[in-house]
Order: sequence, then C-alpha cells, then structure tokens
Amino acid sequence: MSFKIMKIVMLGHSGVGKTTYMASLYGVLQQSVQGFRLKTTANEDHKRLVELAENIRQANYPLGTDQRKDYDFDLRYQGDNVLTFSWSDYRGRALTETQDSEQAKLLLQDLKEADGIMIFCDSFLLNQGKVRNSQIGRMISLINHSLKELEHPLSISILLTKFDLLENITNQLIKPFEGLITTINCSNNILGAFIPVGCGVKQINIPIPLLFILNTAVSNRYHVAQKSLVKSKSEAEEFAKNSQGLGGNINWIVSKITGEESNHEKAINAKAKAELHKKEWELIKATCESLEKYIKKIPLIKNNMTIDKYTEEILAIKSGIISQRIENLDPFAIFD
Ligand SMILES: Nc1nc2c(ncn2[C@@H]2O[C@H](COP(=O)(O)OP(=O)(O)O)[C@@H](O)[C@H]2O)c(=O)[nH]1
Ligand SMILES: [Mg+2]
Repeated sequence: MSFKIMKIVMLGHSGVGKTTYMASLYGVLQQSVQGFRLKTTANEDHKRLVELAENIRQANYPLGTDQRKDYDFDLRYQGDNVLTFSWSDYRGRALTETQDSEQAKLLLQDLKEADGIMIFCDSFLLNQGKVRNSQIGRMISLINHSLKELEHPLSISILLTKFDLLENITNQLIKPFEGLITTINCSNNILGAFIPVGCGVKQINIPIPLLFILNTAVSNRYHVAQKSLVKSKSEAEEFAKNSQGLGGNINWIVSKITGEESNHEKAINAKAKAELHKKEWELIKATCESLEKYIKKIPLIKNNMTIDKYTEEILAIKSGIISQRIENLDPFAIFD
C-alpha cells in the first residue's frame, strides 16, 4: 500500500519542546507502532536523534542552543516508504517575523500545502496562564490566513507539551485556542484535536499526533477505494446479468463471429478487477481501523463543545478514565 507524499508542518515558539518531541517520536518509532516506523533520510541525523531520544528518556533534555536546521523523515508502513516529511526548526522563528519576511512567506506556503499541522504549546505555562495571548494569536492568525482557500482535507493537532509536569488542569489550558476551535468547526475540511504529550522518563502519547494526521490521510484513501469497489462491483454484476439467458447466448455467438469480447468474458474480467479493488479496500480498512482505535480516545474538536468540556475530556485522560477502557494500550500509555 502506498500513500502520496505528505507534508507536515510544525509550529511553535522557542522552548515549547519541539526538538524534544521530535527526537522522542523518532526514538519511539524505531520500533513498529501499528506497523509504522520512522527513518531519517540522512544517516548522521539518525544517529543524532537516537542519541537525543535516549538522553531525553533519562531526563537529559536538549539544550536550547542544540538546534539543527532541517530534518527529513521517511515514514514506513510495513516496510514501504509511505510518506516523507521535513521538519524545520528555523521556520519556528518565522512566527515572530512580519508576514513579508522570506521565512514567513515560506512558512505560509508550507501551511497552504500541508496535510497536517502540529501546533506546539507549553501546557505547563498555558495552565498557569503564563503564555501571552499574542503568542498563540499569531499562530492562529497565520493558520486562518493560510487556510482561507483550503480545498483538501487537513488535520491540526494541538500538542500540549510537557504534560508530565501538570498536576491539575485549569480552563486556562484551552481558553487561548477559542479562535482556532471556531475555525476548525467552521470548516468541513479540517479535523482538529488536543493531544497532551510528555517526553522524558514518563512518556505520554508520543506517537498519537502523527497517527492522528495519518488517520485523516488514510480515511480519505479509504473513501476513494470504497467508491471504486462499489463501481467495479456493479459493473461486474451488470456484465454477468447480460451474459445470461437468450440475450447472453446471442451475444456469445456474435462475439465468436466478430472476435469481440463477449459479455461473459467481460464479466470475468470485471469480477477480477472488483476483487483487486476489494483487496485494496480491505487493506486500507484494516489500517484505518487500527489507527482509529487510538484516535477515538483523544479530545477531538467538535461543534457545541464548551471550553469546560474540553478541559473535562483532557482531565478524564489524566485520571485514567479513558485508559481504563483501552486494552493493551502500550506503547500509547496515557498516564499511569
Ligand atoms: N518535563 C518536560 N520538559 C520538557 C519536555 N519537552 C521539553 N522540555 C523542556 O523544555 C526545554 C526546551 O525544549 P526544546 O525541545 O529544546 O524546545 P524547542 O525550542 O521548541 O525545540 C527542554 O530543554 C526541556 O527542559 C517534556 O515533555 N517534559
Ligand atoms: Mg528546538
């Protein structure tokens, strides 16, 4: 099975935990998660990220100065490269620049083309009301600006980073995102979710943001495959019907004389085609189902949800209500 190349854009101010998250995600995805693995295209990046991830697991976080410009990843599904995405640290800086700067223009273009956007926010600071509204406001207005003419499906994950540091959750955690919630709810093409993540000795939800984005891509493919399956099935049935009875017999004789394909032969070919479509559909369905199992548990952005309700849902994960319903959750362990 192969996906088209997908573009994932990461947004977040300096110090919110982007490098830490990316290295941790890389570390976790060295082993297959739902059939997915991650590999850098450059070998030296692989070594570096694995080392970073190992250090982070022991609470040795990367230093703020420890920055790299770009990473390119291949995402593999059961051994095949299924998508490539690049992550640029320096683009984060574009957030603080004016919209006409070269960096800001690049970022805007990236956002327009993105299949998935990851927004990083420090949940520890958010929760205390210590994140300036303008910081989040700038990210939201960039997204609004770039998504005005959006025509393809897009998922936006809001990563609430450093969640391992939180003891309780206040309304302040979600309140700054009200504008973004409205944007997402007004669009038929955008799916959004709040995803608490934590990196370090305690790992929280690390692969979920990526699986969430993949889920959108894969479910689109599922709907396309389903349409082709229905079409090829009804074609096969039509030919099969026309190959029966007197009409079918006459058609068969005529085909022998003219050398054209008979309805009977057409029916056999159409049936084989439908079977191929069915195989593809089943494969995508299985992937969809295995992804959806996890995606269902996260606080999705929906209509008619209050800020209190989102906070409640995030709190529910923290107190283990959701994780109790999930069997064999590992390696997606959401809290203890
Ligand atoms: N406890 C905890 N601290 C984190 C986490 N992620 C990042 N940090 C802290 O935040 C600092 C900045 O993280 P970094 O990944 O460099 O942020 P970036 O500037 O967005 O790339 C790190 O040095 C850590 O001290 C996390 O998941 N948990
Ligand atoms: Mg960084």
